[in-house]
Amino acid sequence: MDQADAQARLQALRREIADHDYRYYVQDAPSIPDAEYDRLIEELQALEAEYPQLVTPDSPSQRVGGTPSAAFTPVRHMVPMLSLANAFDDEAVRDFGRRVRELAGEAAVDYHCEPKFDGLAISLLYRQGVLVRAATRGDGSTGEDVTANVRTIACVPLRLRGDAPAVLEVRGEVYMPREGFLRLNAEQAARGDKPFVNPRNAAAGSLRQLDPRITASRPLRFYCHGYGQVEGTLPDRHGDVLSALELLGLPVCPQRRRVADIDACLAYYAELGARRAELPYDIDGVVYKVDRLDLQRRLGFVARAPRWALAHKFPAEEAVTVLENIEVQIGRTGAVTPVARLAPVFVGGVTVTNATLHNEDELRRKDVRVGDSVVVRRAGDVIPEVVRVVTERRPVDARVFEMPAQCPVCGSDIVRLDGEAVSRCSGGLHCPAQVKAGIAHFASRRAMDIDGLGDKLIEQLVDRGLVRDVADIYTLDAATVAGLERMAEKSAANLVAAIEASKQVTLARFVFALGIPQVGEEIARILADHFHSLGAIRSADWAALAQEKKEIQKENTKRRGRKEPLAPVPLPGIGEHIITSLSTFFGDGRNESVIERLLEHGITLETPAPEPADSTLAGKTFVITGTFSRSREELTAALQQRGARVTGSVSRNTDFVAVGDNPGSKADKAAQLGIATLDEAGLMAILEVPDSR
Ligand code: D41
Repeated sequence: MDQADAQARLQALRREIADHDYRYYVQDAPSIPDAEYDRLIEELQALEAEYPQLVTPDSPSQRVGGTPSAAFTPVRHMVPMLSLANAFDDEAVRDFGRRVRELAGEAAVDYHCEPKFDGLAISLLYRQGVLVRAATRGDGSTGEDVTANVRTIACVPLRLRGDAPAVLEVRGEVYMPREGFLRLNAEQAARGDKPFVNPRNAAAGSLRQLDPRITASRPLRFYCHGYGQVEGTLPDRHGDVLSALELLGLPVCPQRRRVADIDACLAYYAELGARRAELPYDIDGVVYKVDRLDLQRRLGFVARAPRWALAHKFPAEEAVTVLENIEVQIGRTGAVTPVARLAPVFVGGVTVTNATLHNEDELRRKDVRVGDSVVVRRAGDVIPEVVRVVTERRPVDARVFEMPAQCPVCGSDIVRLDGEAVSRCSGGLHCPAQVKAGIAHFASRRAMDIDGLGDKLIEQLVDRGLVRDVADIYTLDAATVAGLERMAEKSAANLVAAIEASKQVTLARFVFALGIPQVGEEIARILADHFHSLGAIRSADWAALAQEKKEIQKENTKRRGRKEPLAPVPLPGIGEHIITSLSTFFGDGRNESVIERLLEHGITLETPAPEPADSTLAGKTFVITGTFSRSREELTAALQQRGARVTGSVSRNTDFVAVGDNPGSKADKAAQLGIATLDEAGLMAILEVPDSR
């Protein structure tokens, strides 16, 4: 590259960086991830180092941050708010350690380690212990007055405790805990407002509200990590200063720690990195600071960053890549999910080639087009998602995606019901994609747990017509399975054994495995605990149940007004939508016949005895024979709730045999063995004995 090329590139870089700065600092709407921005800065710095004669006073390298928004009064910081030098690997951290030892002229230097909050830097000014001003960092010298807004943050003290210095400028970070962020976004969505991209943006947007009442409604928090101007005395170590600030009533992060050397800094980094997901707030790295303040003074600063501090960043979990295509995936309930096919990109430790676009509305909201450069995020082990488009990089021929009108797998119409975000393939069980997804769900670990029945195998089984529904799984034999591609005899035998083993299953898992829309693991468990048997679930009167719930809820609304104790609502957590879904599912003859066939193949449902509601019948064994006005399942459940055991056959260990109309041989056996029998009235009397506890 010659000087003219370098000049042109520098100009382009400065423009791009200035654009991003503006979006990031002024509009609070970053258009590229920090890691990508950092790369631009690095390129700029490297090029300027090579061509120092090309450095201009307006270069982003010559200043920190952007211009304050005109709507807030500018505030000059008494002591400038410096920036932090960044390190992205261990080597850079060790270099820092070496430099510090050399410049400080010390053999050993201890450090203070703290999380690097992903929030918004602010400065609080306390005079005589009273909060008089709060300002954003701005460009480091001049920020914006946000006092009215900061006053609304509950954890910021309006008056300090104890003996406060006459003047104290406190520096720290305003942030939004993840939980509050999720709640805020749910509220935004419910109101039809735009959700925030991440907690950092939500915190920035909340703090830069002209109406402090809006700020007050946002779940903001503050931690302090330093100080500016001080008139008064403070301890002589950074860690002790923070402890002193804590005593003054200021929130200080509990994860901070003093360590003896750079190795211990790196260990802290690894430890906090591993615990990152458990923390209630987002952090993007850790910060190391020379602990002794006299050494800090000796080290001083270069440009606008102190030589005694270093931010060690975590690897980026967002990256930019090109979206090459958008395809749709059909789920087991027919839900159509648009999926982005991406140019491979390394994010959060893995190479990502697909990312979800969630649904049509999300895709429209983000205005994602084929050919766009997009920001991809991968958080922990969740499915990667497309966060946003880098609009400045949109090619002229970027193509708008149209939701297909027909299912690409079965050709049935794709329909979207009013008020629903998802579009669905209307093909139902005719759609091989839905059938395959349903079988995969049925076999999955948390459902029937059929080890070895993976997607590839399901694909073959369905395509060859060997399996059309989940009941067909139980018709497979080793010879058939061994005939499939990539199936050794041994794995075929293993699969058949796993299928056989899956026949013993709890009622909750089985209900979950059925893949009833809206019925996840938790709901399946509530249903199993309430009904105790598949028979009771299949024959439940869903309409009556919904009606009953509604009446009790109405009654409870009245009682709440009168401040009276509330009546227990049956099936808590199971709302109208779920009940409708259950009613539709069990009302469909095709589902009923699949369940029948599953039972014929020998599926045996275990119903672990629920925790007895009381123990009046503890240790007593009952057998029920004949018909009663209440169903067998209901009676069993009622007996179990009082601690009784209910078995299927009469023996010497049986305490009572309940004999209804048209009893079978069990009544004769009871008479033979001299076991007490109960008629319906007698059984009801036993069940109504009040709990003596
Ligand atoms: O948690 C943070 N984001 C954080 C930011 C921190 N823990 N310490 C910091 N220390 C400084 C110095 C060393 C310059 C006083 C910082 C920042 N600065 C900082 N925040 C935003 C720009 C600079």
